[in-house]
Amino acid sequence: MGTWRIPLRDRVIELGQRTLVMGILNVTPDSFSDGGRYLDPGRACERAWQMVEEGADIVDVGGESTRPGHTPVPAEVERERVIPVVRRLVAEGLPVPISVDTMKAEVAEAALEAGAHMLNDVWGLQRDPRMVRVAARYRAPVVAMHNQEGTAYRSLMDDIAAFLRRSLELAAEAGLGEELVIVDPGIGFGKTATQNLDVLRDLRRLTALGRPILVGTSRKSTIGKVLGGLPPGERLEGTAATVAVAIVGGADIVRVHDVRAMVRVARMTDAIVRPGRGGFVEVG
Ligand code: HH2
Repeated sequence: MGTWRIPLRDRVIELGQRTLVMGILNVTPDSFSDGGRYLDPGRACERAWQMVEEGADIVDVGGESTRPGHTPVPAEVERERVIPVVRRLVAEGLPVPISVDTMKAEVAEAALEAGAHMLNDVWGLQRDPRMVRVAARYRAPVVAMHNQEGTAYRSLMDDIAAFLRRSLELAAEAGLGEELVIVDPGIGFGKTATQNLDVLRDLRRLTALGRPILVGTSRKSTIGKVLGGLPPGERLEGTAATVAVAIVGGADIVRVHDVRAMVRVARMTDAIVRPGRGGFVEVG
């Protein structure tokens, strides 16, 4: 497992020493597991602070649901949802970096202008060509996630790796630099349940890209399917299993809803797979 230091405005995040937990804050009416709960900026900010208390290392704010069958929202609506929350969290001095989950350059730009630290693009810099330029201008780290229409692959892991390599090339060409990109295989995006399980099993192959890896499995439908149709609110244990397996496979950041529980899962898994780095010291 590698280690990386990624500069973010006024701070640096260290990756590879221990697994970082990114807490999900969906400021949307229709996200698949928490839609509508945090549309009010005040409630959204309270939830962000609660996630920090629970041990979140990064808070990821999103204003558009990406679940299958979601309603696309215009940039203006997305901006109106996300920017007041980012502004307020910055003003309140949230002690962890704020990431913004968007595939639209204009939302990304407004978020960075408002003080967000990094971007999370579920199209890996390959949907909106202006995205990489915005990131480069602000020197903002980006999570580049694999995505595609449909579930046809020549070779699942090779195709995902090729897509992510292209994201790294785009970052290099735009002057952002590969060293500001975190890669993500995109669990639940353009993949069947079986393919999602295959990606988790073979995740380690993506370490060949030489970049930190983020994995987002939290409460996703594959877990519901494997566990006989459990609804999102009952996918905690299934999520825990996927988080542990992702860390064993080389994940450096896990993106989750249930921060308190997954921080424990990450600490426990780190103590096994990152001996001497996970923070566990035996006494007596
Ligand atoms: N998954 C979702 C959204 N953004 N970003 C990254 N980098 N990786 C992911 O796996 C990922 C993501 C979907 O989950 P969620 O945010 O809970 O739901 P929704 O898209 O319905 O808001």
